[in-house]
Order: sequence, then structure tokens, then C-alpha cells
Amino acid sequence: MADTHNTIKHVASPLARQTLLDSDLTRPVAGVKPIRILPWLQVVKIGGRSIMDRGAEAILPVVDELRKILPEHRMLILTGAGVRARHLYSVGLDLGLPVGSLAPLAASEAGQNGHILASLLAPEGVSYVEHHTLASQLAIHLTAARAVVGSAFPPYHHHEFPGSRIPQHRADTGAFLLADALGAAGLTIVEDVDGVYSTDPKSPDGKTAQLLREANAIDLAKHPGPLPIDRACLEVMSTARHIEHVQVVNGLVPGRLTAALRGEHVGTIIHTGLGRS
Ligand code: GWN
Ligand code: ATP
Repeated sequence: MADTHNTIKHVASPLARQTLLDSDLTRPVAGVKPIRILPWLQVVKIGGRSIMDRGAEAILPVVDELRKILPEHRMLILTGAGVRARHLYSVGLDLGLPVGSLAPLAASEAGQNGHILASLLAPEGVSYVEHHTLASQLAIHLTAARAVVGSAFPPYHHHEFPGSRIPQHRADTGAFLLADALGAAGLTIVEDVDGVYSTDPKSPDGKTAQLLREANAIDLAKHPGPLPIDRACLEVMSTARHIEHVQVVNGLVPGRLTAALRGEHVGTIIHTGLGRS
């Protein structure tokens, strides 16, 4: 009996007796490239403010495009939060709510947009799946259907980093974290602009804005002006494990999303830390 007791107590593991804080010691074990869990998956993030908030005029053509491309790709379609989250931030901040309380409230708006989109794609067998299901049963759902819809927000809740009063890890970041963790084939971010510009093309001095056909995440993170994607997304791109680049495309122009999913360069390609600079 004493032997059994010993076997349970002394688990043989190369990390058993050392600190996890020294990367030189952990590298032989932790430095191995992770497997790709769903290497055939295409992740598509649909903008909350840029697409969903525009209603039928913008949503229905995107739905039509997604419907037509289902035979070509198996997709995880993730939605952003949009204007309702912005209203919520302003009310919540006025009341002094901490960022960890605002994060799940904003996330729920991303979920609402996902429910709307999934309802429109339901005739094609597409459903909204919960965060828990995305985490543990995505493969079985994508065996039953060509695509599923989920919330692009990461489920951080009170774990959101307190660096800013507005949650830093929003829909673009959540979409990238998920796509990279799953080892997906690609991530396409759908907005209402042709890509990333030198400055906001809709600002008063937008006429001088130039479209960047290609950029890398590290350089963009240093860009002083506003950007159409979360800055935290650029940060997590720099430590990507699988995704080499993402493409930002204009979902208001029919055919752009389809072309991007077919590997064509029709927007701004942002290279991650794995891609060329
Ligand atoms: O509610 O629309 O998932 O997929 O961050 O948590 O705030 O929850 O707190 O599986 O777990 O509102 O209820 O809501 O959007 O996030 O979901 O319908 O615990 O399916 O219950 O990680 O959807 O929701 O908002 O994504 O982003 O019940 Mo919603 Mo969101 Mo549904 Mo989800 Mo949060 Mo769950 Mo969750 Mo909460
Ligand atoms: P969410 O999904 O979080 O609700 P979104 O991704 O749909 O939001 P925004 O976060 O508003 O939408 O980003 C898109 C907007 O960013 C564009 O409509 C554009 O006006 C603006 N923008 C700001 N800076 C730039 C830039 N440098 N290049 C391109 N667009 C920019």
C-alpha cells in the first residue's frame, strides 16, 4: 500500500521540481510548437459598429455572401459589439463601474449581434454557439454544419486587465486569440472601410488618408493615430503561434469577403509576428 501512496505523490514530470518563472528552464518543454486543432477552419470577424449596426442594408448582402461561400469553407463567424456597447461604456463609466464589470456587459452585445446573424443563416444549418461550446465542442458542431456563429469578445469578465477603463481585449482581439489558439487556416476582419489607412478615412482630414495594402502588427502598434482594429489585437498578433497574417476587408463592397476567403489580396494584409515584416 505504501508503494501505491508513493506513486501517487511523486508524479514524474520534467517541470515537477522547478520554477515556471525561468524561461530557460521551461523552454525544453514549453518551447515546442503547439498543434493546429482545426487547421481547415476559416475565422471571419464581422464588425459590430461597421456592419451589424447598419442593419439590413449592410447585413443582408454579407449574409448572402456567407451563404454562397459555405460550400467552399468551414467557418467560425464571430461578431463584434457595436454601438450598444459604446452606450453601455458611457453609462457604466459615468457610474464608476470597474472595467471587469464593463467587459462582460459589452461582450453580451457582441453575443446579441451573433444571435441576429445566426438567425439569418439558420436555413443553411448555421446556429449561434455559446462560448462554452466554442471552447469544447466546436469540432462536433462544425461536423454537423458548415459554419457556426459566436461572440468575438473574449470571455474575460472580471479578469479583464485594469490598464484602461474601457476593456482592452475586445472583439478583434478575441477573434485573433481564438483563431490562433485553434490553429485556424485564416482570419478575415470585415469592416466598412477598404482596409487600414494612414489615418481614419472618415475623419475631417480623411481625404489625405492612404490605404496600406500591407502592414505588420509591430509597426502598426506604433502608429500614432486611430486604427480600425483593437490595439490589443496587434499586441497578441506579435506573439502568434499559427496565424501568419490577417486581412481587413470592406464588407460593404460585394465580393471582397469571398475573394479574401479565396486567398486574394483585396484589403489590408497585416502580418503577425510569424509573417514577413
Ligand atoms: O449570452 O449573447 O457566453 O456565447 O462575456 O459570459 O457577459 O455568457 O455572463 O455561454 O458564457 O450575452 O451570461 O454573458 O454574449 O459571454 O452565452 O446567449 O456567462 O449563448 O452563457 O462567456 O452568448 O454571452 O456575453 O457570449 O459575449 O447564453 Mo451572450 Mo457573451 Mo449566450 Mo455567450 Mo458574457 Mo455564455 Mo459568456 Mo455570460
Ligand atoms: P466593433 O466590432 O468593435 O463593434 P468595428 O470593428 O465594426 O467595431 P470600428 O471599431 O468602429 O468598427 O472600426 C472601423 C472604423 O475605424 C472605420 O469605420 C473607420 O472610420 C475607423 N478608422 C479609424 N482609424 C482608421 C484607419 N487608420 N484606417 C481605417 N479606418 C479607420
